[in-house]
Amino acid sequence: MSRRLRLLLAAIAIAALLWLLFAAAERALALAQRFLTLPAWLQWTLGGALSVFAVLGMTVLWWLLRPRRKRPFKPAPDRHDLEQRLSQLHQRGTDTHVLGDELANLDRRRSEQRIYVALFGEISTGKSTLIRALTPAVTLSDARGGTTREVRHYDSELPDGRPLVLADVPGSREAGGESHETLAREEALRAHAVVYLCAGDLTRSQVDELRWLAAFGKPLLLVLNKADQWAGDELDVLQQRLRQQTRDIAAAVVAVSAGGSERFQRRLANGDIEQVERQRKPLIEPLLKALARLTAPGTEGLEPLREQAVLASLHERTGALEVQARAAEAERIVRKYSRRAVVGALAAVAPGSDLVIQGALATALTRELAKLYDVPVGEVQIEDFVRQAKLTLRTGSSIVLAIAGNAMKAFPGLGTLGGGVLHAFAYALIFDSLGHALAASLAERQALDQDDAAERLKALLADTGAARLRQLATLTMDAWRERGA
Ligand SMILES: Nc1nc2c(ncn2[C@@H]2O[C@H](COP(=O)(O)OP(=O)(O)OP(=O)(O)O)[C@@H](O)[C@H]2O)c(=O)[nH]1
Ligand SMILES: [Mg+2]
Repeated sequence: MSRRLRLLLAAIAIAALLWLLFAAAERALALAQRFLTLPAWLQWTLGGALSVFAVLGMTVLWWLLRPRRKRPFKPAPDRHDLEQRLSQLHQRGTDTHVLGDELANLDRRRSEQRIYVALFGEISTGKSTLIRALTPAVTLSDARGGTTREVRHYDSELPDGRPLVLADVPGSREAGGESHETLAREEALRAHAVVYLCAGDLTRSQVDELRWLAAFGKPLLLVLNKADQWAGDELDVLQQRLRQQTRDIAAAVVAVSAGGSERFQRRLANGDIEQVERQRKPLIEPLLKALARLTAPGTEGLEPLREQAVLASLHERTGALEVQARAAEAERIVRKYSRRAVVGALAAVAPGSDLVIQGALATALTRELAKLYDVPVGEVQIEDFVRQAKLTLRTGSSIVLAIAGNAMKAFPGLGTLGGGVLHAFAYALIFDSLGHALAASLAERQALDQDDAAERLKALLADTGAARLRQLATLTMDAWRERGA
């Protein structure tokens, strides 16, 4: 189009716009004049309705244009606190060396000043093939086909020559491959950035996996591999969909062809058919560019996020170990008091004297479990709790004795021990139930919730699983034997 014609069109467009503006202004003035001639009540009604519309319109506009709040990353603990928690766990006999190694690895990589990128994604999306395409100078015998079962590192280079370490990890969603998946996830968190591979539309679990990584603040690239399998326009549509699905998660979505091998048949001049296998040519330029952009801040810029992700993960893993350690300690405490209750019942001389002993034991058990779960409880609260537990037990005592009686039949050894054993066994059952109910309630509620603990106690008293009864029978018999010894 010539310059003159363009100028003429622009002038016409401006004139049309001006005409429209004048027309609108004229109409508005005419409306305003008519509005002023209306009776007052109608002016107020119309004015009110217009204001409501204006407020509604502004609200909708604000809702559409409001700045999106970024989801906060998972909390990372203070390094010193974490080390203290680990050393406490270690003192209590928990094996924490894996977590200690993770901290050491965190420091080692920081001092290395190399950028780590992990290739992550479901099985057979082409991670190992892509590693091969990204590190052509290295012979990767282990990255040649087959399923990856462990984490491997490969030295590579960014397009600008900066050193890069690529991590090949096992694929996720392999049937029975949970332990490999854990390895992969941990390595992804250790990396400065993650290249997430897919080979088509994202499934729910893939989106969840991406969200999981993003929750740790991990810089992410979504790479659609095997782009050779799609026609041009299909690929565009697919990429568009992937961009929408990962809008606030991935820094970029790119399509590549990592390579891999392709098989086809070839007809020879003599009519024979030959099977041919050849390596597909890798096309990974868009990924290289996106990687260069993502890693532009360098190790200095990327390290704080990496450190936060590793510490956040260590916080979760330490938390899980603490829960386990507490549960084991609670088990030990419950067993100790169940045993003491049995011994107390067997030693009772006068009728009813055992109740005094058991009351004191229940109080001590409650105090010890509350301390284990860091739940502050006063003496009055404990007394109250024990009183209520006794009430629950009184109403259920016939059930307890009936269970004990049945157990005696099921474990003939018990019956031969004589009179007081039924009572002693009933106490084992009571203390075991009380202790477990209290421990579970304290762990979940972080408070001494009488009603919740009472509900759990009732349920446990009625739990007559053979393994549990056998364990309590053994405890009772041992106590009886030791008393006799
Ligand atoms: N068509 C096509 N096939 C590819 C491409 N890249 C890889 N493949 C094929 O995809 C299959 C899986 O490739 P791998 O590299 O082993 O996949 P992986 O993600 O490492 O698999 P796991 O280690 O089991 O998780 C192989 O048969 C490759 O030849 C590609 O760009 N196009
Ligand atoms: Mg692999």
